[in-house]
Formats: sequence, C-alpha cells, structure tokens
Amino acid sequence: MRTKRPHFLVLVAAGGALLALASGFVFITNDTTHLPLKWAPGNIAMKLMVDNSIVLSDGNTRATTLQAALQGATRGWNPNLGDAQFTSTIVAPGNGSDGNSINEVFFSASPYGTTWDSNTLAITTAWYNGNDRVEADTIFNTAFTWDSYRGPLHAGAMAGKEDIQRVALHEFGHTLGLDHPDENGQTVTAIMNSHESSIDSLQADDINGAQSLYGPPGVPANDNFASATAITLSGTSATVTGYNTNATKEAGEPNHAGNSGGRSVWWKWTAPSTGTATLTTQGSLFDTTLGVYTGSSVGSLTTITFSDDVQPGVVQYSSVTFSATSGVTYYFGVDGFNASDGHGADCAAVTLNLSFASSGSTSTSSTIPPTSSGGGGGGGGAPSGWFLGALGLLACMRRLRAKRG
Ligand SMILES: [Ca+2]
Ligand SMILES: [Ca+2]
Ligand SMILES: [Zn+2]
Repeated sequence: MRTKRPHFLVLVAAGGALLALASGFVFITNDTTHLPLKWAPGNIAMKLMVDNSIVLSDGNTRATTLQAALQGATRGWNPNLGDAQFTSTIVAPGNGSDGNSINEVFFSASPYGTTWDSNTLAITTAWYNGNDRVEADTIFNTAFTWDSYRGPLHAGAMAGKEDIQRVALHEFGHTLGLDHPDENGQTVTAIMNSHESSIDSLQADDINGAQSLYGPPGVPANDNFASATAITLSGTSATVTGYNTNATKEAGEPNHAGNSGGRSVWWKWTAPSTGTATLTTQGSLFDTTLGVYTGSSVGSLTTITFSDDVQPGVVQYSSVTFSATSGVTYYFGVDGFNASDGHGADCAAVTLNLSFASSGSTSTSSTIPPTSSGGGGGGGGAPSGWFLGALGLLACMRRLRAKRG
C-alpha cells in the first residue's frame, strides 16, 4: 500500500547490539517494522522545476546549485552513496504534484496548499511502500531571499540571504532517509541538524548515516562465500557489522531461509568448544534472511538452521539457535528478503550478533535457552533496542531563530 506519512517516527540506536551504529544520525522509519525507509538500489530521479538562467553569487543558477548538492563530485551526495545515485532533469520553473511518483523540487509560497511556518526554509515530503521510499518532493519557501554561497551564514554581502545549496544538502538528506539528530537526543556536527548554520557541506555523520542505508561505494569484501569474514568471540559473544549493498548471489548458493535473496554476505566462526550458539541480525537496517551452514564450497553446503523474520512482516530481523560442535567451522550467510517487487533483495547495513554458551565438561543434551539481545527501550512489543519518538509534520530545515534579548 502506498502511504503518505502523517508524521515522522524516528529511531536512534540505543544500547546493546546497536552500539556499532550509535552515531548522531537517525532515520525516517516505517511505523510497523521500525526499519528505515529507503530507496531501492538504482537511480533516484529528481525533477528540478527551478530557474536555470539567473546567476547567483557562487556562479550557479538555482538549478545547478541543486545539482551540485545532488551530484557534485566534491560537495554532493552521490560520491558517498554505494548503491543509489541521484539523477536530475532541469525543467521550466513550476509547481510539483503531491503523490504523483515524481520527485520534484520547486519554490512555493504555499506548499501543497498549506501555510508555511515562518521559520521553515524548506520541506521534503515522504511517500513510502513497505520499507521503500517511493516519492520525495522538496519545496523551498519563497518568503526568504535565496542565493548560493559558501561559508558563514548571512555574513557580509550575504546578510539576509539564505543559501540554497546547504539547505538542499539537508533536504536531500531527508530524501535519502535521514532525520534530524538534534531533535532526537543526539549532539553531533551535521548538516542534518534541524537548524541551518555555517555548516555548508556534508559532515562525517551525515555520510555515515547515508552509507548505513546505501553502503559505501564498492562491493563488500565478504560478498563471496570463500571470502567470509571470520568472527572471534570476545568472552561469550561478538557483534560484527558490514553491508550487503552491491553484494551478489553466487552460482550454486543456497536460498537463505527459503527466499531467493540476491545480495548475500558471509561470516564464519569456528566453535571453541561444544555448546549452544545464538545468532541474530538484530540492528540490521533492512529485512534480513539468515542461514547457518557447514561445508567447504558454496555449491555443496549443509544447512544447519535458518531464519527469516522473528515476527513475519513486523520484526524483520532473523534469529537462530543451534548446537555447535567444538572445532567445527560454521558459515553464516546474511541476505536481504526479496519481495519479488522488481527491486531484488533488500540491502543496507548489516549487524550480526553471536552469543555462545559452552556446555563444558558436564555437557548434557539439554537445550540452553537463547540469551536475550542487549539493548534498552523496547516496551510494548517493540523490538528490544529500538527507541521511538515522534516529530512534527514534515521534515524541514528551520531558519535560525531571532537572537534572544
Ligand atoms: Ca511529486
Ligand atoms: Ca554474496
Ligand atoms: Zn530537516
């Protein structure tokens, strides 16, 4: 079902297995699955319905400064994204349409018939289908005087002028799926903070956030079974992270959890003794599948166990418990669920959590209950470790408030 978000629910990484992702960045999420809303791999086409003739202070037009924010080799989002790329088309200035499956950027005095909050510079809409973003329009507020420049905000000749490019970098971060760190309990230097500032370019936290959704450029090192990354326990547990963006499925590779998948990555672990191992993908940012195998080549594996969703369609991470034998190497394949919607397997940052309880010298055949994954928050049926909070109506970048007396 195609849905327009009535408001944003956002999550922050909180404790336990999520620590590896606990930076400032936060995501726009699906209310049911609590997973980030992101674009399927491929191009994100943007229609720039803005002026392309008047030259601004930095030599750009409105259209080309927006293109620099989207695609610029040094300043734009594209060079940082692994499996998605913005494309853009410049057309005559005009007004977009809400819900037409076209990503439109334009200036308006009344965004889709609503009244601007006086401090709001721009907004970005969010339509989604499942965990997939399907439309994002960005609208700039014509109540402000717009230019394009670098450096300090409103300084010198730029007094009273807003910088289109830094606001665009922020809004296109919303397009990608990022929300406001500062309004979600995070203190970090980021273009994604809710107020404009002298920050005029993407910061490390912004890039880390986007790459957790779209991966860094390139193919993950543990794409192939033969290149599985070894896991070493620290005490009785280990948490490892990676990406399955731009990963592939090999010839002869099994379907993990019975799903065709298509973007698998691999880890391996040799049991230090005989006991019970519990493995989950909790903290991964997409709908995972997980398989545990033994064997020496991808085409002749023995399946030990597998998992798709902890709660189908709701809690979409995977969890298995299996009996491990001392000295045996187990292979863990993590793939994305392939919903056969033409986008292939889901993909983003992977978190894999392993815990192990040795049965020791007094081993019996009794089953040791799986240990619960760490993490705070969580009440009311929400998956442990995810923290939810509510925000206002639309993603926006607000103007600095007037100086207090
Ligand atoms: Ca539209
Ligand atoms: Ca693979
Ligand atoms: Zn914003």
